[in-house]
Amino acid sequence: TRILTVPTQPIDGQKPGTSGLRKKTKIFMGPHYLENFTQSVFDAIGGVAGKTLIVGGDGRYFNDRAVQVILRMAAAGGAARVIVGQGGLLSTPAASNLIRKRGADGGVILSASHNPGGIDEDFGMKYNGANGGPAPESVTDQIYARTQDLREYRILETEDLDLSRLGETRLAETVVEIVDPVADYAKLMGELFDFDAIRNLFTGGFTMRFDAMHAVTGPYAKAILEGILGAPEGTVVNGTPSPDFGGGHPDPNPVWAKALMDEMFAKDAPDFGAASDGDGDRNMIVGRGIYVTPSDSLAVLAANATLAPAYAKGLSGIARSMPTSRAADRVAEKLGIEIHETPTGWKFFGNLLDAGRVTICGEESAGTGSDHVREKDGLWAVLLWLNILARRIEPVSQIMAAHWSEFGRNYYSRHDYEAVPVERANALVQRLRDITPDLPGQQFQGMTVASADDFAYHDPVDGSVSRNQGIRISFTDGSRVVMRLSGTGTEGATLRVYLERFEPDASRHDLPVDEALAPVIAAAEEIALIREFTGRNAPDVIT
Ligand code: VG1
Ligand code: CO
Repeated sequence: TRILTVPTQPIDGQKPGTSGLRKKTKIFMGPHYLENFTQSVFDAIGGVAGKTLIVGGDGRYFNDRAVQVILRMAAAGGAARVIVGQGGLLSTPAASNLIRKRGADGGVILSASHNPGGIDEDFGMKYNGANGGPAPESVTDQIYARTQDLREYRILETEDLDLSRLGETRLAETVVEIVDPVADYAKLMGELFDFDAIRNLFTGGFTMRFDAMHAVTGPYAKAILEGILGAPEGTVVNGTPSPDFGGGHPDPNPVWAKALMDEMFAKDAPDFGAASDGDGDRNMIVGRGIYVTPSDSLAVLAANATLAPAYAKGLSGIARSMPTSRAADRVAEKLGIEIHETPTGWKFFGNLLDAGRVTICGEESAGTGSDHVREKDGLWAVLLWLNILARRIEPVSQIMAAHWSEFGRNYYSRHDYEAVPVERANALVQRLRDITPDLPGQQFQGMTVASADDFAYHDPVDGSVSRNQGIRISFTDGSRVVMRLSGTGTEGATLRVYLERFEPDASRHDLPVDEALAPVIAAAEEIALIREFTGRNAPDVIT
């Protein structure tokens, strides 16, 4: 083996988005692409010499090749130790846990999350720091800057490692340790939740379906739900990770997890249904005959968290991303704890979690998590729900009805317009920015705008400011419209329109969501001229 120094040129567009760098797989497979970005990450963190890194991914196409390259580059950089999930697999929350548990300096996670996988689909890579969380903007800015002046990278010339064999081996001076991707994570879950109560729930005949969507949570869910907790075999479906996720979108929402939705709304539906995404950080929760929106799930988990041992002493605070509904705010208010509104993306929760200001966080995009790791955590949310169900012994529908009657219901939906030509999407947003200052006081669909701005986040912990995080328009009746462009897509622009309406009256908590939101949807169109700008008559995806 010897270390090669390979001359290279900066490659355009290696700018990390909401969650790392995401591109078409073929772009990542192009000459020097992965190597350039990896070297830029290593350089931006001051090199990897003597450091310990965690490496793993969600098993999508090219995951195995990319892990080998990263290992060789880490060895060339003189890393002391690299801990890799067996087969190159690690869910995002499991990677976060390993970084923390093993005191690593950071980790590289290979995933494009809920985006489809395969040679013609998407691939991604992100760097997490020593706290286990996604690198903050200050670091991703440095990574991007480095991609723009990179002239060479270093890589060890050697054969591929056999990633299927547990244990330690060496690449030059670097110890490579291959670990069971599930073991430490399963142990952590056992420390947080009342596994005995959940086991009793299953023994009592409680039925559940977990759709792993052919993605990374399959092995985790099988080991924990069917193994440790005794749920019957077959509880977990689509449980074997496949490089193209069975040809589907591993995105746990009513559109892409339609099979699960159909089952949960059929006669003889199981008591409880859940799904997770490509890299295991998202979750979808469905009761028999009732879909729980992620925003509501965050609120219910926060309101009931003390039923789980890890949270029995109460929460220090709650954080939600700005577009997430304000259902959680009502819970925080009642509990008398802090509530924080952050920009979209888990990296913005890191400081609040590290500072102990918040215990639970969530995003409307099916992400929920707590201070046990520094990523959102799909199975964690499912297990917290199970813990609550094991203690309350009530159907999900009853828990939701009781929650809404206590706190009021925030009707909520997100409309996505995908693969819109970039210039059109930018023009829409630019026009919105221009008219925002004039919106307060104006009426749309009988609702009066109370406030409107382009969200800027002032991090209360480190004082950093993140601007232009999305247009928010609040109405005097508690309704709200938020619009922003996605930072995870790989084709054109995706416009996300987030719609919310508060309903305090319990006799009006059973309306179809689109009906309850009709005036808000119409107001969004009236204000933003979505049809005109996108050329679309309707959203591509409604969640
Ligand atoms: C989306 C979601 C955001 C989430 C991000 C990463 O970002 O809206 O809430 O944090 O994906 O999730 P955007 O910029 O496309 O709206 V995952 O599961 O991809 O790590
Ligand atoms: Co994800």
